[in-house]
Amino acid sequence: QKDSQFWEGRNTIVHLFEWKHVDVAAECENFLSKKGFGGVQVSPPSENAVVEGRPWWEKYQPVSYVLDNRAGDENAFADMVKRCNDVGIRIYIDLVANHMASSSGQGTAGNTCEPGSKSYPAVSYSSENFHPTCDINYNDAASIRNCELSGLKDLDQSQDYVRGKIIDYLNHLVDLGVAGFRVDAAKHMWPADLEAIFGSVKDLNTDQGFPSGARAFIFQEVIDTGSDPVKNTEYTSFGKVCEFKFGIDLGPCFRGENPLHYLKNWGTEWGLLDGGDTVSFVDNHDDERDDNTYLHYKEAKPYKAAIAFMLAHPYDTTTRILSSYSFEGHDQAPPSDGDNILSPEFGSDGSCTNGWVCQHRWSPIFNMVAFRDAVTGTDLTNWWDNGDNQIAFSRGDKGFYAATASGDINASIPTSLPDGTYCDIISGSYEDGQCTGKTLTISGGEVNVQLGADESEAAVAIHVNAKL
Ligand code: LAG
Ligand code: CA
Repeated sequence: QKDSQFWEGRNTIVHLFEWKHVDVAAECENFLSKKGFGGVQVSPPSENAVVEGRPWWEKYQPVSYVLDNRAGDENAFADMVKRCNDVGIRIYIDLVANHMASSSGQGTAGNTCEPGSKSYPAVSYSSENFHPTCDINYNDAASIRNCELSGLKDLDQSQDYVRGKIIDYLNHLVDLGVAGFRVDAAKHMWPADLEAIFGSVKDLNTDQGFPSGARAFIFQEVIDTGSDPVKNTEYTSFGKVCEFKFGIDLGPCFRGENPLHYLKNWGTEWGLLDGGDTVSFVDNHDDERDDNTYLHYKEAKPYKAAIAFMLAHPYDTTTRILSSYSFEGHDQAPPSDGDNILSPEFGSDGSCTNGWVCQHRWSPIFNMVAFRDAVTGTDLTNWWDNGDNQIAFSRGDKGFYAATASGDINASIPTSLPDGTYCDIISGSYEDGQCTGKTLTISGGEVNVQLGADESEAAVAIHVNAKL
């Protein structure tokens, strides 16, 4: 279950955080499939508690597994999955199976629940399906699994009944054509329970283009920063895990707080899990709000260079980009008109306008997705650094990347790319044989790099499919 089920020649998952299904469908057709993306992570699609002020996080409070919330109803969901699969974009849903809502009242599909008595009749779950209420002690692995995360009612996934309800939900999603699951709060569930649940989910739907026998892609949110009593390796026998150390370590490097040249041995020597077991990301929807160790859109220059590094580097087999909306506080709702989430609107340059940040439509980011597709199968070669905050490397004879976190780069750097003139896809784009940004010239096996510390981008990148 570690195969993302991407189409050949595609890579990277974009988390279209809080997007409505109808907008995701259009984005698959109009943008993602044309830019080489592999899939979309969508916010939890099942019925959630309606929370005052409609914060994004109401979607992490399930009332039932009915596919109907502010992102759209089941018809909209099914239409999205089908239309995205048709153009080779896989859909992964955010699975909230650790807990049920702690906010009471009506859910988004009109069902009710009573968290006080742990009653969720629309599933149905009742109090005996939950662990006894207790506060998590983060030094104790059993408490992390069996007590309540933020006071949310904690399901007991060791029960066949509970497993059956979750499996039914997942099988329904597979019937509709989803390719896999981002597992919310996986750390708060026992690995053996998750393994049993995912092992019982049916094979992916061949009517939607999956090969016979294909299994759902599993990537689990297990925050393991090194000192936690729960290890992410407990979860890697049956799926991948989100590698939080990736963004924790990369942020300070691109911010100039830890010399970039240390990235020479980026990967397992930094304590990261094997890239075959992980999903890598620079930030996620929680980190951009709650943790400034990670880079996020508000620090755009180092953020873009770090994402470009992730996409240029061969470490991981699955990379993920966050696409979010601009916000001030943790609770701020997505762009909305009353209770309705607004559709993103696009300017003439393709960027989003009405409150949506749409990092995936920033040219340095989507151009690097194309870079990653272009360099598939090559190794990292020709590492170069200045012993401090400037680095460069090639991907065999297919691509080249350089970045600075301080000082100007004025250097001729050996590369295996063929001699010629290339378009820098960070400062511009290669369109119809023309380059809208800087160009870089390779002659005699050396690429001439001029990258000033005060330029608007902190990196340059070239590849064989953007040669002039
Ligand atoms: C996750 N991963 O394990 C999600 O990535 C994260 O976004 C979820 O928290 C969390 N687990 C639970 O699924 C989000 C918000 C929380 C919010 C929670 C439930 O970050 O702020 O908690 O979803 O909606 C909210 C209040 C809390 C309150 C809780 C229960 O912020 O103060 O205790 O609801 O009422
Ligand atoms: Ca739990």
